Amino acid sequence: MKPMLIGGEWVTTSHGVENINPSDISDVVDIYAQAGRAETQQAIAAAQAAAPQWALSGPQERHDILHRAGDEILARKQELGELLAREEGKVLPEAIAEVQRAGQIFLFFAAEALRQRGEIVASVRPGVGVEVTREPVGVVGIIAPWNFPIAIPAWKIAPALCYGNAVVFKPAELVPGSAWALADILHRAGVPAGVFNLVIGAGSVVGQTMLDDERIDAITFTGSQATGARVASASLPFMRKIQLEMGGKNPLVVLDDADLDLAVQCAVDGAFFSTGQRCTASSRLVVTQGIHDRFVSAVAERLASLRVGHALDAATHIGPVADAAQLAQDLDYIAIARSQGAHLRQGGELVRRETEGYFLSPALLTETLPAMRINCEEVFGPVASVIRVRDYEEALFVANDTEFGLSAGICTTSLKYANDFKRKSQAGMVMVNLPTAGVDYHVPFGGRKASSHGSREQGSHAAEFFTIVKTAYTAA
Ligand code: UN1
Repeated sequence: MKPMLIGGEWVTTSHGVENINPSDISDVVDIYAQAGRAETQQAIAAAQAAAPQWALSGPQERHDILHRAGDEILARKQELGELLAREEGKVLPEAIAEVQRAGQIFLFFAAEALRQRGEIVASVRPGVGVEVTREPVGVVGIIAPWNFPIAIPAWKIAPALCYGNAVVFKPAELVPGSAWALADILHRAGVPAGVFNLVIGAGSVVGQTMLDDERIDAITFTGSQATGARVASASLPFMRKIQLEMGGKNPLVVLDDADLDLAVQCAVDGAFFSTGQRCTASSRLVVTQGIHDRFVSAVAERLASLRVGHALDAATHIGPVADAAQLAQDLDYIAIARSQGAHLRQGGELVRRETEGYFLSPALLTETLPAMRINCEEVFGPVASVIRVRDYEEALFVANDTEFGLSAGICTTSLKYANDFKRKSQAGMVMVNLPTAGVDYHVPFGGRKASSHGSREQGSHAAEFFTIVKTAYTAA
């Protein structure tokens, strides 16, 4: 059994969490010590005890630790990629790319640790000096989802440590393997005892204990809208700082003047790679009438040529869905869409392979209307729907006509429409002639409306969440 990390010690428990491979449910990746309320509270206490000294540590120490962690992640990307593909189900090249992204994030924040600076401002009162600096928040709780088992933890943990906070990290129960590897790397990289703690277990126990504990000064969360709302309401009584990254119903607009091959590539990548299990996935394909039929045929043809299968099989393009509950949800949404009048143009069927896994062929639904549930609710699977529109104006309206606002894309050769869309899209991230998913690691990430709450993740904008600003006045 792999232990949890509390106060610099590896701790085991009597029972553990099984990590099951969704490509082959007979394959148990490993068993991980399962935290309960008591262990979670110990981790919080350890973080609280370690926070003041870590807050005063210098940039060199933080830089060195983050740099060592980033270097090791990059050096082991093949092996960690295999672990990730095995526990989560994304195909090996995508898993290796995700590990690489995690390593790059650590190196980015290693450098950022050396760039902590403030401002000296002229006071309106002669003889008075004003300094504006950033200080750590204190104890940061990190609650991560299963779909990016190493990159999302990396983009929360690295800035938390970079800016001098102590961390209690709760990974998703489905993917403890990458989380454990990350904890082991950080521990050996020299993070002082208690500054980084790993607790694996159920959201209803570990997550809830974190939410209820006043000693956690800030929580950064990525996951569902419903859980995000619980993080928010549980944090309000303490006036705790929160950062929430929730769902998406991201539109990819395809205009008549688009390069057809490029549009098909953007749609297939954005909607179906990583098995469509990305909050940035292009789940709504909003297509103008002049290109609609050609686009639909070409996407359907591409999907038919993609092989669904075991994530570690080199012939596989699309891995399994993450677990049985997610698969049931995907199938449910396909059925709901059909019952509301959508046409299942391609895929959407269970696929049998030599191993028993959650294999679903990528589903393309056509003739859908914006108000159908399939176009309003996040599915989080290899399912996309096509909405036919008259022209750019209607496409823009439909793209924005959603409670979500994470990412939005447009495929067009028109500078005029591209620029107009960048300005008028109500999304946090806008992509022109690119998939809605797959973002850079050094620039802000986040959405608007029901997709996100709080300040941006990633890049130097992460400082907004992981620090508090101090304004000091001196008359001397
Ligand atoms: C990406 O599209 O590159 O959970 C990243 C998610 C997002 C990350 C997407 N927070 O899918």
